[in-house]
Amino acid sequence: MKSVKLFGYSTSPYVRKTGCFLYYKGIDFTHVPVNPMEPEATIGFTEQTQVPVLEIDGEWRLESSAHAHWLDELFPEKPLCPAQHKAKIEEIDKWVSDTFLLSIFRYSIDGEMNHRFRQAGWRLAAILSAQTPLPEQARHLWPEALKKAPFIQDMAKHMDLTESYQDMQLRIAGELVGHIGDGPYLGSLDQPTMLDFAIFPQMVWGYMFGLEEHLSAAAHPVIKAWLQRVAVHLPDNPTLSPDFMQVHSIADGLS
Ligand SMILES: N[C@@H](CCC(=O)N[C@@H](CS)C(=O)NCC(=O)O)C(=O)O
Repeated sequence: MKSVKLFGYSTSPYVRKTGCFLYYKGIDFTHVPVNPMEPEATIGFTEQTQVPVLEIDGEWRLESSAHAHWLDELFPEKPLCPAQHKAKIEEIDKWVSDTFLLSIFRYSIDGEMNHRFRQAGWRLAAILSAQTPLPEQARHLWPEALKKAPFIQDMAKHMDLTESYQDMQLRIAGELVGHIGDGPYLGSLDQPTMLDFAIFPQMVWGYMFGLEEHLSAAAHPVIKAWLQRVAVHLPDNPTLSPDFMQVHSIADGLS
């Protein structure tokens, strides 16, 4: 049996994405939590700081979308990118990476430092700290740290900051509905792929781990029905965040 390790913190959407690839394929793996303040302690062997890092039998690779293709090579069962749909999947995956996943960081770039942002920042720090304890002072300052993080600042270069936050959210929800199309899965495909598992954990994680009171994505009937279809392919908590920090279940959010 191959030894599979996923290094990363569960507050990263990219780490949750690779985690869902592994869960969907039913691959036995070890999640190694990475402390974002001391990444060298766990991923020092990569001589860089980006997560997720996927290691299989001693070989490691970066980039969550590349992980899907690598996993398909080594574990062909339940393909994340079935050959007959490769072109379509790659086209939509570009939207997932360049638009959907990027948008998660928009508020940290030019959103107001208000009560809600502070609460969210502190909650992120608490979830991180549950797996890799952070100093108390760092937890207090996490909302400020988020706004200053260099990798988040870099993302701003690839965003249209002239579009308002609300317009961006509405546009992306509309584009997602367009990509679900007639379903059942993204790209109107008849089986779930890397596209579904890149988006699903991001939509449910905030609700599951106490960052939002309601599963807001479920307010749209097409998105809710798609979430229900994808959920059956994953465990109850497919996010890598610890169960003891969980506030709501996916089932509750989708009931
Ligand atoms: N394109 C990469 C993006 C990964 C990424 O941006 N990871 C962030 C966490 S959300 C990170 O590791 N930031 C710290 C750093 O780059 O030093 C992927 O898909 O894996």
